[in-house]
Amino acid sequence: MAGLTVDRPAGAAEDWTIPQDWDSYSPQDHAVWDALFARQAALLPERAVKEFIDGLDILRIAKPGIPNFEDLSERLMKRTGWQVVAVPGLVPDDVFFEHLANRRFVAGRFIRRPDQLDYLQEPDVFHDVFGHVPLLAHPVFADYMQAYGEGGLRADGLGAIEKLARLYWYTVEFGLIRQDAELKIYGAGIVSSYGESLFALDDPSPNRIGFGLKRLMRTKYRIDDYQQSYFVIDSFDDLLRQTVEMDFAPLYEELKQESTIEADEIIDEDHVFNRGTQDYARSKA
Ligand code: HBI
Ligand code: FE
Repeated sequence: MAGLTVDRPAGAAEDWTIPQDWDSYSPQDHAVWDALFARQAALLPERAVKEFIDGLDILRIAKPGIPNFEDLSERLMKRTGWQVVAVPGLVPDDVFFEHLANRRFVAGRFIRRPDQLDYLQEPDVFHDVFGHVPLLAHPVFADYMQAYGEGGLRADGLGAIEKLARLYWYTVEFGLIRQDAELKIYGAGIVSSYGESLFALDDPSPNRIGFGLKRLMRTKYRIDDYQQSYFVIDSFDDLLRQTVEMDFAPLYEELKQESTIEADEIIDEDHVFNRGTQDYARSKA
């Protein structure tokens, strides 16, 4: 997120990576991970896309304690050629894209405090590793993430990062998918959140709308609370097909003529799965 990053800390390399320093986690740190893990593990088999659950298994993420990035990277590398590297927090957009384009996922090394199990502004190791890494074991999703990084590097030169970031937000972070005729979650922001794992599928408040690339790049999002709209893909193959090459220069040009869509808005062309009541969002306004 542009503007949210700090200066590169003295201990960080040129590419912003730092050692994970796994030995320095305290017993309390590992206990926080285990508590978060136990809560999500009870909730997700029914709710998350199958490939996410498979990824947890393939990468042995159920082992107690915060995963060691070297072990994770070794398993991931064999599967899909990805690695997990540690960073201090949010990194600048160009650094983020460069890592993804080279099949390196940047993860925060710190973990939230025991009194922050439900809400955190900055991505910590639980969000980044539990939320994002399992799907990187899936070949199609792994390619999608690399393509996103490559698309980001191009978008940077075209002044189009805001548009592309909306794609990331409504897929990688908060995406829903149709599987076996049911809606399931796959977005990392949802699967790593107890409250949103329930809300995104069960609550009558948010809209649930079929994925449309141009539609979604016009849509604002909120970073401070549950989403007001979720977008539903048919499959990871379909997502990758619709975003092939992430070469969106002509689309960015077209988007200049189009209005912005509010986070809770439904438009005529939408394929609406659920028209949300927006009661939740209204209750917080
Ligand atoms: N840095 N560590 C980290 N994690 C992110 O998810 C991240 C980032 N920097 C920029 C960014 N995301 C996004 O704003 C880009 O997709 C635009
Ligand atoms: Fe994330």
